[in-house]
Amino acid sequence: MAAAIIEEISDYLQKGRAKNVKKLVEEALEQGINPKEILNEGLLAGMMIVGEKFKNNEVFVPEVLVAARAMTAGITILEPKLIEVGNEPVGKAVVGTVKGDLHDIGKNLVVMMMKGAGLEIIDLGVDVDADTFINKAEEVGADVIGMSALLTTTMPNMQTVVDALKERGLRDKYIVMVGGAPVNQTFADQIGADYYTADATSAAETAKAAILERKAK
Ligand code: B1M
Repeated sequence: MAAAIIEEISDYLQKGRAKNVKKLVEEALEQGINPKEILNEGLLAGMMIVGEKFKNNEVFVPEVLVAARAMTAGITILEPKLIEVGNEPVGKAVVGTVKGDLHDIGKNLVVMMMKGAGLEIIDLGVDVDADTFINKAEEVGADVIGMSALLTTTMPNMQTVVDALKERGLRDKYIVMVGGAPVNQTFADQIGADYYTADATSAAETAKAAILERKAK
């Protein structure tokens, strides 16, 4: 039963049918299926297939956009189940997708999971330039600067932020975290980021641990 409804969620997501996705996610939760399973095996699996088809020119931007909307509809239903906000604020993070990049689904998941881990999040949105990341971090007294990139052409803009932090003498003040489909540990090391994580849950766990470690020093 679980497998059938999860597969339906993935199918409707691929077709960009937001209302059906929303309804099925609600039904899956009512059936007691684990929200993480719905996210990973249903929504994310469906989006991976869309991504492959996009790469192979089997679908185009409009189809991907409606799939993204369906994904967001599903995530909105899952959000309260996926996060259990702790009472103690752990610290603050400014999070955004880097300049030139408009992909926000992964970034939104990171924001959601970090909130769930007890961090106060300032969501800077998409297409965020280095000054905005840094000025906002300074203004709110952030512990973490979190950057997401989905395009190989925008990944270098993560380096721009790290370089701007260095120029302003602020590099060591912040825990710099990077992620997104084309980003990896080697790239993170190359640009001098503190942490790379592959998914939103580990981003949240890593941010929390890194902040607590700093505060303990
Ligand atoms: Co775009 N797109 N897209 N797209 N798109 C990709 C990224 C692409 C790989 C598709 C493909 O060819 N297979 C390709 C990039 C190729 C490359 O760079 N080598 C691509 C392209 C080319 C483009 C355009 C250039 C297409 C065009 O216009 N011709 C254009 C660029 C626009 C721009 O940004 N300037 C474009 C546009 C779009 C849409 C607007 C249509 C839409 C985005 C809608 C939106 O985000 N609101 C879109 C989508 C949906 C995708 C795919 C299909 C799915 C991305 C996604 O949401 N995945 C994508 C294919 C793919 O990635 N396989 C593709 C689900 C999401 C949960 O995963 O974001 O990876 P992800 O996040 C993960 C982890 O990476 C991690 O956590 C999440 C999971 O837990 N993570 C972090 C993310 N950020 C993190 C930060 C962290 C830690 C972990 O620390 C701070």
